[in-house]
Amino acid sequence: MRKSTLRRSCAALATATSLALALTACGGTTKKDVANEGGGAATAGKADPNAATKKGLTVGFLPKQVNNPYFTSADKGGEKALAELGSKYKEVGPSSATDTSGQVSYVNTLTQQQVDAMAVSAQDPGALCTALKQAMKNGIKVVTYDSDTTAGCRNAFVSQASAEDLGRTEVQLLAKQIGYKGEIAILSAAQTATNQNTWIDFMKDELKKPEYKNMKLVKTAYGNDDAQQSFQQTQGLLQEYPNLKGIISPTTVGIKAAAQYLSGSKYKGKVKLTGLGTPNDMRKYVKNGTVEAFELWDPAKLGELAARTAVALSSGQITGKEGETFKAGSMGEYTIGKDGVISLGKPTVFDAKNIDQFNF
Ligand code: RAM
Repeated sequence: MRKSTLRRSCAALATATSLALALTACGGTTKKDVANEGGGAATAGKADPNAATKKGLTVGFLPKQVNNPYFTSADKGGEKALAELGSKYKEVGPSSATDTSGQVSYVNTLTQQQVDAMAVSAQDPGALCTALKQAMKNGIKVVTYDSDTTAGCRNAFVSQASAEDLGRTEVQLLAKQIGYKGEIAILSAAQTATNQNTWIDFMKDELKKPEYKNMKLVKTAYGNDDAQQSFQQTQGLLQEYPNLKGIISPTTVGIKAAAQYLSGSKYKGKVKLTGLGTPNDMRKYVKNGTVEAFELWDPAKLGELAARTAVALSSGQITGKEGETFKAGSMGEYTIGKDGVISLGKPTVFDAKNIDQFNF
């Protein structure tokens, strides 16, 4: 049976019977599509860099959270690129960044709908793995973007910047602002978030260097990418640690809520805040002296690269193996790194001098 016929009959089976059962039945037949179960990226076959770019594909975007402006920008970038490439875009996803089981259901829905590829930002690295492997067994290409799962559970990860650079530079930014001295805290997103947890590990490692010997990380709080919870967590941090000198919030939702709290409090300008935010969210707080400098990449470019990677995988131009290269339209050529990671580039630091040059 040809794969396309097989896929169609699997889709029919999936609607006729329980999804899990149908996926297991269909999954077995295309098992060789998924290699390297535990180790590197899940790659199969040989890449043909000169293969024609397929048109008429459907790529499903599944962000951590649909009502988060960061993902709205990212996914719009994906939508635009897919339109340019002659393929179709769709977006599904939970409204809460802690709805892990919701994300799993959305992976299964996309699989059942037989999309050609999906781009997923994982709320939790482990929880999605089985569902993503089922998708791959059904011939669907899986790209993670923004927040990864583990390497064997997807074909490639489109990373916003090196995780190490991001973690270390956030500590460096804050250290300069507080004169390398005092208590600091982290306000993160969900406790399970792969991206934030990786950055936090690098922050902790950076803090071990001798230049930070007078700085102490007193707490990591979790605002779950929810504005109200992040605001309350910031308030709680200052109540618990009245001598706090600075906060790093590596989430666009967290840093905005923390800035909002600080700017209306006696701590404005005294307790320093940095992390990852969008220029449009943070402009007001840079101008009113609450925030000196923070950083981010362009989310729309991240979404665009995720879409272009999905299409390159579906077209057979890449398989996700280290060293393969592909052309990402006007973004230029990208090379796949270790474990199937494709890195967008360097983040930008925003401050009062340059913030007005950016609009996202
Ligand atoms: C939030 C999300 C996202 C992260 C950005 C920086 O919008 O947690 O995953 O990459 O912040």
